[in-house]
Amino acid sequence: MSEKDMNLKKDAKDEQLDSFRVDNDGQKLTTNQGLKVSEDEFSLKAGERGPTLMEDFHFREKMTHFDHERIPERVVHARGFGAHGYFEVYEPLTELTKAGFLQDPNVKTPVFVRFSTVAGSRGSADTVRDVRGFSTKFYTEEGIVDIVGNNMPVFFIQDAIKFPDFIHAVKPEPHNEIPQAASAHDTFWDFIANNPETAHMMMWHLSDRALPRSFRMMEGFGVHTFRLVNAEGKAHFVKFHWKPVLGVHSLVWDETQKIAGKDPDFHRRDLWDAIETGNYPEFEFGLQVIKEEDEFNFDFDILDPTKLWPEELVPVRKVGKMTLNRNTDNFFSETEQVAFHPGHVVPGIDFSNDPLLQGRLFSYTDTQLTRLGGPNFAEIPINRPIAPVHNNQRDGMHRMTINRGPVSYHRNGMAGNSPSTSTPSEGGYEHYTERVDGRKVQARSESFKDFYSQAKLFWNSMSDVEKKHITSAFQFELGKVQRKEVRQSVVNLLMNIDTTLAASVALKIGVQLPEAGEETKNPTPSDSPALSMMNTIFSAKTRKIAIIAGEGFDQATTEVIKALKKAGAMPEVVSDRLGPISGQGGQSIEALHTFLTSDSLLFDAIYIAGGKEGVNLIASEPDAKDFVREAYKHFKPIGAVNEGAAFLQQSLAIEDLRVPGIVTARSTEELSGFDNKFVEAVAAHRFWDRKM
Ligand code: HDD
Repeated sequence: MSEKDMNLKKDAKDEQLDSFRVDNDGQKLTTNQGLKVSEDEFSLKAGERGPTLMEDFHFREKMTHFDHERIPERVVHARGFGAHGYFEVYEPLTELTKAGFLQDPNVKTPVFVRFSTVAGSRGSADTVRDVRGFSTKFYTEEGIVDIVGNNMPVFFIQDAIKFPDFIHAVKPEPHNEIPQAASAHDTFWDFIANNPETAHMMMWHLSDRALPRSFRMMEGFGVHTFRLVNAEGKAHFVKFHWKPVLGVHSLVWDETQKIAGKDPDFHRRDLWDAIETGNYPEFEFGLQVIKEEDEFNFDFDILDPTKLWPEELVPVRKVGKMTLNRNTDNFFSETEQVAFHPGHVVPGIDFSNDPLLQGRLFSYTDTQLTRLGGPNFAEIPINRPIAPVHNNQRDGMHRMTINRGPVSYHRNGMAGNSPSTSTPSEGGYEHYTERVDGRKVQARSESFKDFYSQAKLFWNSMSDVEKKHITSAFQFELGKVQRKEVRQSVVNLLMNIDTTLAASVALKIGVQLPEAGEETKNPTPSDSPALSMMNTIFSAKTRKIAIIAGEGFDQATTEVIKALKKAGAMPEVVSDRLGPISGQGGQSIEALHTFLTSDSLLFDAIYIAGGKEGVNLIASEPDAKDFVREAYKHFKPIGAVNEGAAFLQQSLAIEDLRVPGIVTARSTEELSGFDNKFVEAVAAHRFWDRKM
């Protein structure tokens, strides 16, 4: 069977969903009672100009359903987008865990993934500065496993009891519900300043990681320390990672703000299109493993969710791969109704005492009771396990299952005590028998009190460009904070991380630079190259290239398009009008966009075709020059040949086109190596040393 056929073959989850799918094609319209409807445009009235009659049951039913179409959005992570796929483990992980789906490389476990932003409402823009959620539901034969993570490896707080406070601070302010999907406001920064355990995550949040180019180009982290337990009962501490095969990439801040207006669905469209065009997003599954006996051998507490395990100290072992290969049939039924829970585990996966994780174990079922309207949400098709479900839970709102027989209690004699429990060797879940001793206390552990060393580690690990972006992110965010005392407190806090950073920020936001910060611990190691996005994977694959061409474009264009496609890039033609346009040699390309319907913000690179006639048409478009200038301003690769190069020069108003990331050809000689050079530039993504 070919790889394609394998992918097309329905997995167990897909088959299960089949029994719920409904197609209306060629069907008769009916009421919910199955009655065929003869009229769906006019309600029943007493006389043509008379009042509507209550007995119009179809009107009543249709309107009632409509009136109740909305459910509460998620209290956090309201805006999200999901897709189906599968997971394969590379080799049996028997030495670490007895989890069945991590044993056999020939098993494809169906998955559903939902990516999200945190703070914004369901209708907010995709490209805001925010943490991204990265939730994966594995439909394993032993039951559901959920990894409910983020695209950043640490969190703002250490104890779940502070979660409502933190979320109240970051969400729009309650008196006027402003600002939407933004952390650049007083209450967020007041929380940061008064809760210094946020320092490390604050650095991540202000970094380019908060501006992903695509959901396909983000890392995912389980954040907490979990346990894997093998068949002998031996446990290891682990952290879960998702590593995108395309590398980790970001947008630039100016771009994200403008995209939020031009295409608020930028990330969901990107994911949808990638799957529709067969560019299936792939993420390798990674594990960091620490032996139980090494628990105290680090200069941070491995239970503290504001700390990462530097990859240079604890390497990430890649143990499997997830491929997303199927879009949803219905957003509401699948993406909106999916319910994740970090407590959904199978034998071989267990928890740690991380107090943030412990609190999450309560919250996720609880929130679904309001959001999905009762305790039977596990019966909603997207949430059903593929493993059989038998227990004595009964009734409640929207019960689907018809449980037969008089017995709904354990222990019973009447049904031979079934459904019966399973021993661990039969697959029954057994909690890890960790020994716990201690007094009941409400306090922060001493080992959780180092707030700054890993914030410094993160800062030290950034390249100059990344540092520049973080600095201007602070200048922007704090620049929006109205209360001077809040701005001052954040700069005081920054002094504990890096003086240069604190000074650059203080300068722009009208506050004093304190003489010194607190005495704080330095990290070991002092930096971690794995944290810089400069050390990620770069390629031209799936990068979107705007081919700017008008009627009468030159021959070279067809070759450039071919070369880009060969490298896996996605060239799309932008012209003065939609539809087919012809080149000098009679070749035809289809324009999918005009300067009105698109913008270079929505592309990774641009190419300007030559050909006098075509370039004249493009040049007469009022928005064409801005299109080119924005690409230049955002450090993107720009290719241009012959008259196209002249138009580029005109648009940028610069004398010399020998600028990083600009590839031009104005002679037959230059044209010969052009395609390769341009593809190389596309694969490099951005040219940060371009002078503005
Ligand atoms: Fe949470 C949703 C991730 C801490 C309470 N969380 C939610 C989602 C993600 C995360 C990805 C969206 C799930 C989806 O797509 O449906 N949350 C995290 C991470 C955390 C974290 C990585 C820290 C490491 N969360 C956290 C705490 C609490 C919650 C400490 C409360 C004690 N989170 C929730 C919630 C949500 C949620 C209120 C809202 C919707 C939902 O659960 O299903 O229960």
